[in-house]
Amino acid sequence: MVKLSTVSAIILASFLVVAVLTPTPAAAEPFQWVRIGDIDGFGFSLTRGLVRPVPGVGPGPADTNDNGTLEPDEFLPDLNADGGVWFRGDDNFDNRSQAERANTGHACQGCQDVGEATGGSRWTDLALSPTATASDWPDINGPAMPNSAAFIFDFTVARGDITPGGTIFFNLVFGDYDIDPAVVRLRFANAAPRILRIPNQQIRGLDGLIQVRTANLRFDEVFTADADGNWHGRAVVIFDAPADPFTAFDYVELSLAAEVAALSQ
Ligand SMILES: [Ca+2]
Ligand SMILES: [Ca+2]
Ligand SMILES: [Ca+2]
Ligand SMILES: [Ca+2]
Repeated sequence: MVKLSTVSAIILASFLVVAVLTPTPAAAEPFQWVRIGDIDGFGFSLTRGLVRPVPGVGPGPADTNDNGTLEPDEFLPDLNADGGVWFRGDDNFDNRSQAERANTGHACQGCQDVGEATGGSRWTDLALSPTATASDWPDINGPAMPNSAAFIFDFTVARGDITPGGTIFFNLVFGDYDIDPAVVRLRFANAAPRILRIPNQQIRGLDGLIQVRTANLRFDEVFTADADGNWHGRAVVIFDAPADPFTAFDYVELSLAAEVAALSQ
């Protein structure tokens, strides 16, 4: 048996220490999505018995396809069953989780880091209504109108965990837009802002309608390379609806998948 010299032993020990102390890098996970709020049908966990407003397709369940989740093309519930969804009729709801109230109800699949500026979950799963009684209201002026929801994405994807140049899909799920005007304003770190138009539900004669606004964003609108060669994503989303006294949001996301994730859950 070869006896190790003292120097060799020290070098070997050093390698062992380094090997023990160096964390094994997590398996690189490709970027999939970053989301503010959650996909849970505005936080209504039990949809059986929730009725939709009457104007439009008439009386019936709010969860039209009875799959347990309120989704686009379905309806916010007429909670007091007076026929309509509005701010006067006790249709207010606050289904936010503790994390959502704390503005930390966001998640990412495939991010290296989600920045502290990311936020907006406090606007989700909540009826934005001037008659709301929530004490921790997301708007500094309280429930009085306007209640223009604001969301900030600030995150980093490691170089190699996303392929530059692809399309980034924007998905925003909201309910009961029926009083003009309203637009979705998008602002980026290094690209011109966008204004996304949304259809008033009255065009279809529907009250309480849940809609999804999608948009195809360019990679270079959302991402810029940081000093380390990683990709910094930045977008600010404002639902600018100064005159609508009742709206609600389920979630907003930036995703590589075009399909709204709720439909595959
Ligand atoms: Ca459904
Ligand atoms: Ca009602
Ligand atoms: Ca409304
Ligand atoms: Ca939600």
